[in-house]
Amino acid sequence: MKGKMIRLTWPSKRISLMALAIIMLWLKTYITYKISFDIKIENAIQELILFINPLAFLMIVFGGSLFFKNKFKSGYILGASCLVSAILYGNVVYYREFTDFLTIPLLFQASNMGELGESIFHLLSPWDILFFLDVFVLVLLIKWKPAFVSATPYNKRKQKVYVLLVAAISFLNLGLAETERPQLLTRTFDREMLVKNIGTYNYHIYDAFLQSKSSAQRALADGTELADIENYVRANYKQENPAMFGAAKGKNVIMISMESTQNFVINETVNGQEITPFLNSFIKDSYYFNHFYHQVGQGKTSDSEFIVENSLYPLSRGAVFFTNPRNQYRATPEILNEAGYSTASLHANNKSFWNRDVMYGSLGYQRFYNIEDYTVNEENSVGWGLKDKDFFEQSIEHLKELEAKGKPFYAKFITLTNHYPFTLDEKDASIAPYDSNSKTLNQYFLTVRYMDEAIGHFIDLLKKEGLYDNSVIILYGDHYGISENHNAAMAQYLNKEEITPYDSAQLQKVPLIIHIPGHKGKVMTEVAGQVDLKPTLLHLLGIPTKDNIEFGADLFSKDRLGFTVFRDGSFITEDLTFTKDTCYSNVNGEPVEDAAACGPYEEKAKQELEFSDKIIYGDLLRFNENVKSP
Ligand code: GP9
Ligand code: MN
Repeated sequence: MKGKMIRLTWPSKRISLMALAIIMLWLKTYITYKISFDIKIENAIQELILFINPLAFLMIVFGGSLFFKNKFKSGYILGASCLVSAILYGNVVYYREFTDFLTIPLLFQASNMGELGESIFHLLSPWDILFFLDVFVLVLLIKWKPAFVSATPYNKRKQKVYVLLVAAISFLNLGLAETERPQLLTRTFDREMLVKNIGTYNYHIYDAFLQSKSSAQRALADGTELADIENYVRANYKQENPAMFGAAKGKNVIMISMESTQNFVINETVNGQEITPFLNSFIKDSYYFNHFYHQVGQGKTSDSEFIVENSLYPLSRGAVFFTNPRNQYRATPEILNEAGYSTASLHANNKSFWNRDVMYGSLGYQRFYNIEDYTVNEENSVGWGLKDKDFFEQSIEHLKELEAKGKPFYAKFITLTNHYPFTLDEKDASIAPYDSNSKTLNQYFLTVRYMDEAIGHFIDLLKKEGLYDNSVIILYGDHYGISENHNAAMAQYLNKEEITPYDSAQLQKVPLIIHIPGHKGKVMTEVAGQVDLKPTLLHLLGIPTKDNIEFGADLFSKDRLGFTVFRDGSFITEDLTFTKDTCYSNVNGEPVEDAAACGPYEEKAKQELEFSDKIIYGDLLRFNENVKSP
């Protein structure tokens, strides 16, 4: 077999263009895995899987050239090489910001692209040209060494051997992957795990398969799937706390989504200066949840909005705001409209960003104050747009408009200045940047501080307008701001030797602050997530949620289960953290002795994510009698 292979790959005593293209791309992919992606390898078998996983795919793609006459062969090989390299490079750029891989739904989010300009620019480097080095080599060879192109074509027998070889490599890859990670394709929400085991290219093919499957799901759904889900939700319902039910009845609700705000900045300093002086004082007379986790997937801010308003999980691929904006939902704004509230979202960005203009209709928002409702000019913008201080100042007029309707209002504010790449005008910076090898982390503290001041100023304005004492104010971080690409700098800041997967999971904590007029401040340490916000808020307003189909539980309930699932299947309980296939103890952050400790929760985590996916892909809430057509 070995001898044959050698004769095949070097048919005319020198390496063929096809074999060269395969080998260069294969090695390039492996080097990219090691340099550009942070794929955790635990043993030699996993390293072997990682090494061989691009090969079968590349052999299939480039094997296509065997069917071409010499005239077209080089064109095909060059074209395929460009395309595959571009896919790899696209993933590299996306990974730099999101520590994640591309999915097909992301490619359909074209309306987001325009805004991303500055962010994308920060993610590119002139050295990236090296990602296409092999393509240049091919071009030069085709031009200067045409002998490479005219290698003797494979006869039938050689073609058969080639096909067998591809099959053998594929089976070896899949077999090894199956032993390392059983049920890989059926039970995995973690893309890193997929790429690690089947390779980045096969992962894209699998993603395309998932795409076609999910598109068909709505048409095939008939509502029978809902019964299981309803039973599950009912069985897990947590009794409301009578002392808190209706505690804020009839009050306005002011909710602020704090862009990229992680919990590690709260009550902390940088260069000896407080990062969030306002929030630190505000939590003293609010309920402050310091074990509250974001649960977003690829839809980032929009996913956090989706979770908070629906108490459902976002999707594992793409953003629900783009994939299923016309579903039937039973979201907080719709429920509050019925309870006599006016509802509005305020965010000074294009209304179509994240497809909000369409999705907000399905969530029930009566009004979306978007960029057209604000005065935005060069003077008052930075980075992604209107500075937070100006945003809040100008928003007061809109709040007055809502107030004038003579009903309580539910107003959601989405801040923007603390967004990657965390740019800020010098005159707006109150503290000095941090000093580490990550410009992103260094700058982050400045924009967090700016946002903190902006919110403080807003609260003053609310007091001045007489709105403060009549409103519940909820602040939450939408998702992480510092991705795992800045682990070295994070470790330096946190005084740790390294950031382990356990630390990364714990860093997904975002602040949740609930201020209720007349209530004293209290630090709440129970493990919670964004899905819990909807039932918590509705109960505070005195609205029952027993019949809703949702996965969160009232944070004030006495019998709640400390348990929170991330979108990739990781989860946190009061004692354990499960991530990257390892069960850690929350006491010391070390893997637990008893490997089965996380087992029961693992099932629950998967179950909830699967149920939530079914609801969204099948648009199942249209079959629920409590969900009315908008
Ligand atoms: C855009 C803002 C930022 O309108 O919400 O979105 P993000 O990039 O954080 O998802
Ligand atoms: Mn965001």
